[in-house]
Amino acid sequence: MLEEQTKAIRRVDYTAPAFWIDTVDLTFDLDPSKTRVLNKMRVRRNPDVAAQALRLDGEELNLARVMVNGGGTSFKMDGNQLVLENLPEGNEAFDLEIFTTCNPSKNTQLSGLYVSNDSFFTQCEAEGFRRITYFLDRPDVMASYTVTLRADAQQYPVLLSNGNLLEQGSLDDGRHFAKWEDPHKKPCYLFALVAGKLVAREQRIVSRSGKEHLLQVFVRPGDLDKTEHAMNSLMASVAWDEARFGLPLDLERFMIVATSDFNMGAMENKGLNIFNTKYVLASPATATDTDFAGIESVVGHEYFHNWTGNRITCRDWFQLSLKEGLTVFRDQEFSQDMAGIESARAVKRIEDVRVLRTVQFPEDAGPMAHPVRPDAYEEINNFYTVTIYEKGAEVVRMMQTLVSAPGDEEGRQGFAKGMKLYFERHDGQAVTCDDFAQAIADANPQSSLANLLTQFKRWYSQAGTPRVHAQGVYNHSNLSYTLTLSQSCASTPDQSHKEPFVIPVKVGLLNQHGQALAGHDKTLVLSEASQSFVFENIESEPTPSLLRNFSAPVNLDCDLTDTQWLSILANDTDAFNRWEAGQRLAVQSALRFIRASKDPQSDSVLDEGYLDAMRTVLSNPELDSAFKELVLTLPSETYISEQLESVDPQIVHAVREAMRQQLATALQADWQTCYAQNRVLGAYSPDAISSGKRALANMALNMLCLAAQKEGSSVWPGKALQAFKDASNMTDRFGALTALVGSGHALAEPALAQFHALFKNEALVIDKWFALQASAPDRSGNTLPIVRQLMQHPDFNLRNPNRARSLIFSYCSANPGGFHRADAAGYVFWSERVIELDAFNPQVAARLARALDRWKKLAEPYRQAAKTAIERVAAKTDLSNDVREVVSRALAE
Ligand code: B3K
Ligand code: ZN
Repeated sequence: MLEEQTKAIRRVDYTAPAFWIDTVDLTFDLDPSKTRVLNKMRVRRNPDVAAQALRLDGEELNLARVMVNGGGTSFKMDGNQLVLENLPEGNEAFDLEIFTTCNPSKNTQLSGLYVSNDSFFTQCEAEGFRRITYFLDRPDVMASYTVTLRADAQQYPVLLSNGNLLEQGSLDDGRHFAKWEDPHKKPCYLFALVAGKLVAREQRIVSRSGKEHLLQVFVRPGDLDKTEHAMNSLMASVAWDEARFGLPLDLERFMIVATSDFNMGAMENKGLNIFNTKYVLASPATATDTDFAGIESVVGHEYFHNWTGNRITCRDWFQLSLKEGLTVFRDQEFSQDMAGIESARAVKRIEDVRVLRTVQFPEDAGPMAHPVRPDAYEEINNFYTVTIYEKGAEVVRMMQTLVSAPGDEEGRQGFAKGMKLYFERHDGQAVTCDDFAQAIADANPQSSLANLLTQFKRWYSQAGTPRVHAQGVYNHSNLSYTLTLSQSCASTPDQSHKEPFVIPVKVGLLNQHGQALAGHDKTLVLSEASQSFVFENIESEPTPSLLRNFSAPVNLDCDLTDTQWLSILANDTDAFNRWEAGQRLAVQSALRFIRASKDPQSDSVLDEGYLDAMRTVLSNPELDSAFKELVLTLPSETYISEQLESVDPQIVHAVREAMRQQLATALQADWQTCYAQNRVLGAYSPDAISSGKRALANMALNMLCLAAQKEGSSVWPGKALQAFKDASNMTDRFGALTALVGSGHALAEPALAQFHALFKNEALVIDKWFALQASAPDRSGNTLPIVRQLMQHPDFNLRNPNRARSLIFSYCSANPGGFHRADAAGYVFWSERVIELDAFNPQVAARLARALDRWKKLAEPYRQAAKTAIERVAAKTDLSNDVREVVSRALAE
């Protein structure tokens, strides 16, 4: 943590490093309170850069010795940097040896080398390697690594690092060693080591080319029975990357290690991925369908980084989306391909878009808005955002769409060609987003992407979510339909003016009976402020189905009538737009109701047309259960709030709760049928069909408990309790518990107690137990006292990021009705926790700090109260860079 105000780092200031580090030979004497690190490097001057001093980054290190070519040398410290001025002249490589110590047991930030549950782990991205040794801690310095680990053999029987094991053996005093060599050059943020008492599930596989590989998933003894799904996901990932992109596993050994103390989901260290246990451990009894899906997608994501990120990495951190946007796109495609059937692909797409619109769109409209390739940052860890990841993935998806050709409608083949060229050009290099876009375009010279490349790249440079307005005019006399699309984009911090984007808009037309008008499906490319597109030979006025499959990350305005939306919902061939039509109708009802200041106690929000349509969806035998569950799920409070100019979170909460209640009551009979029809019996399998059925059955149970609550009946809560007890898997058990807690019925309390007793030794399940209580629908302000009380629970521990997220983040970020209190107590709680967390884990604290990003949109008294809370945090003088950057942006005019 720095006392002085830090300066922003700017993209335009990038310069190549003055030195290259070709090889790194590290020796660790692992000890929790004093680990000794000997770092021997081969260093040479970069001939392209004028001679200057070597400045090495370091943080919280004790420096013992520096030697050049085996002899002593002069050096000085400049802040955190070790500066070497008297180095050998000329372009010859020289040896640089640095000996330091550090204290892993005191490393509460979980960045660098740290201890968790008596084992050692590392996390180096983005700038953690400097907390292990002095180094050129920047991604464009790629070196070959050899690593020797020495530690007590009893306490740390397993010693792992990147690459291949060269040798291992015993040493004096009960210690032993292992020596690893990584055959691939890498930036230091991909370095990793692990030491501890671990056991592994192993699998040997043979790749298409006939090479043998060893896959290993390391966990704590006792957790081995929860690693099958992770291993299956890893094998599927290896096969998928080879089949879809021709990218094979380039290592003899690929390891995944799970730790319960981790700041994020997982980390793609070369050959030695380190994972949060949440994304490794699963058994039917302890993990839900959502957990199973999360593991598949994160295992895939980290594995796919092996090429997109590791083989080709980022020149500088401004290019983060080069690896993250592309790898998210790849994991999304992987999950879709794994889901198999068309309807399940659509479900995955809808889920991804829902995240984009409820989290990324608000980010793009708030104080932390930044382009997919940012121009400046104070703390890079604050830029691992939904914009870099999810919007970045949409940018890659648009590239695929824009290289489509006849016979390759989605653009998959064109995109795969582009990927091939990207690797031909840049394998082993640290490059920029421009290099990537250029390769995709060059491989598809006839494509719209190639024609509009410079303009397309505005997606990388301009922040903010574009708004597209669509207006259709039908001409009876010449049977033409003219669709006029216009675009605009609101200003964002530091960017007041925006140039037009290149926006692929997939469209289709429906006739008055809802049937598709054949031959009119196309991808319109909007590249000017306004453009008209004419459809000929249209017999009668059509209903346009626009932005199919969410072909671009934009807000779409189109003035369709409720009847037209209902027709799309009932008939469109595009599953995404069917779902979207239902969401539009629900949002419109909510907004009309809120704007008219109606009272949800006395008026109903949803009209009969909508309720009938929902009934029809529920009983439609041709629709999959997973899709029905998505259609019947109302837009979130956050999403509704984003559509309002000024937000009273309590009104939004009350209105949405009233909508839920209405859906529960009006469709009661349908929910009963649904519940009966969708219960899955027999052995658990996380496949798309059965998980979809469970999702719908659990939603039905939830709705039935809600309806019962209104009637004062205990029949369905009683059934829910029975379902909770009888459940043969966590999805159903937790679904039943959620239904009980959601209805506020008295049976919820004993069920919660029983759940805790059953799973008291399963940390990930106890996380769910905390999260459920913190995110339960607020009833007259009851959530905050519950959360405060839960903080006193013996199982609560703020230092464990998963636990902090399960209680604190669930309350502050996933429970708007409970958090935004008129008495400001939720905001006071938030400021206390941000400050408390910041003292030992700035990265996690800065995430929590973002919960009040949208304070300017709040109505009074919330707005002023939120501002006061942010000012309270900002007034602290010893804040980390991480939190300081977030709160000062939030308060900026
Ligand atoms: N690359 C890591 C994220 C590192 C975050 C550092 N604060 C995980 C991932 O995106 O795969
Ligand atoms: Zn990633």
